[in-house]
Amino acid sequence: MKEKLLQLKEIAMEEVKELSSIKDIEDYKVKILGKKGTLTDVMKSMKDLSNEDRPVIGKIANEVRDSITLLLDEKYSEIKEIEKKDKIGKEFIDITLPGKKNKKGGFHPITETMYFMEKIFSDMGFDIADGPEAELIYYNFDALNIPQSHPSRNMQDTFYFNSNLILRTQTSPVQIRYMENKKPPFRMVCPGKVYRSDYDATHSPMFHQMEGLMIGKNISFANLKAILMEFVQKTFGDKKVRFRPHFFPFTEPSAEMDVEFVTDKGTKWLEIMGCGMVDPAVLKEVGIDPDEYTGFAFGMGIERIAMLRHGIDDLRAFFENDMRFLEQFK
Ligand code: 2NL
Repeated sequence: MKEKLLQLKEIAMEEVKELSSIKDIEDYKVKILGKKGTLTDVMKSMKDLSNEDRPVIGKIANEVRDSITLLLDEKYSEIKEIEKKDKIGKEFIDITLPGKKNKKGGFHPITETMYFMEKIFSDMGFDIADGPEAELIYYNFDALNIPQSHPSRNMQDTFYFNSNLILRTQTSPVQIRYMENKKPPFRMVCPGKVYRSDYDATHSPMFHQMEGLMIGKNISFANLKAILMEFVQKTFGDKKVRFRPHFFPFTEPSAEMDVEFVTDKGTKWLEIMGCGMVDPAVLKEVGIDPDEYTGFAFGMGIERIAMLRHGIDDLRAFFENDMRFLEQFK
């Protein structure tokens, strides 16, 4: 039996040398050391040995198994090393390939125009304020001196949640809340989303407005003109402007401001905003004494300013989110 074991070891030594892949090693391990392996067979027959021989042969059998296992482990590392070198040899990195581009985003043209306008007013010392889009009827209409019978209060024009709550139709309620909480003098603008039940090439049910307000002692229409002309100059460059008399329930006197643009067929006056001196009734409502303080207010559509700045003629382009449109503003 001892001879058989040593012979088995001898043969294994030779055969392991010939193995050339990981699979060969695994198969060989099974052939010798597996359940039906040749060494396992020998070890199984040890039960027939005498009590004296069994421990001697057993020791040899263990030594044979250990040396074969060690041999196989060494061969395994050797093959792994060869395979690794082989793989590294074949692999290569083409450093001339162009890198992956990072996709750059950009602001939506409405957001960009809004920030642009905010900067102009904040550079002139205006505070920037915001407020709720779901607003009380009181702040959206009543406090602004808008009569009960005014058509804009109609269910066809305004989104109602209930008899007290609507989606604001203008940003003026932010200005009412601001005046309730601050003592004059102050100057502020309030950009934000507003909602009206309307949809075509020039109207969207949600759009953006920026309103402004400046209240103090002896604030006059001349101050309104100076501030708004500075805004026009910064936004559209040196342009002629004109003020046409108008009517708003919350300002008196009121006006619309036009800017003269050059077109292919001469020049054209385009309306850019509404404005006026804050009506004394509005000041009184928020607890500001109209005999002590006066002020002006204005309101404009951000979409309209963005369309004029970028030469866009259909307002719906802003809300369709077509990447071919948006990517032009990166
Ligand atoms: C327009 C006209 C305007 C105002 C908005 C205002 C706000 C308060 C008091 C007085 Cl709290 N006025 N806002 C004034 C004049 C015109 O907007 O055509 N907007 C697109």
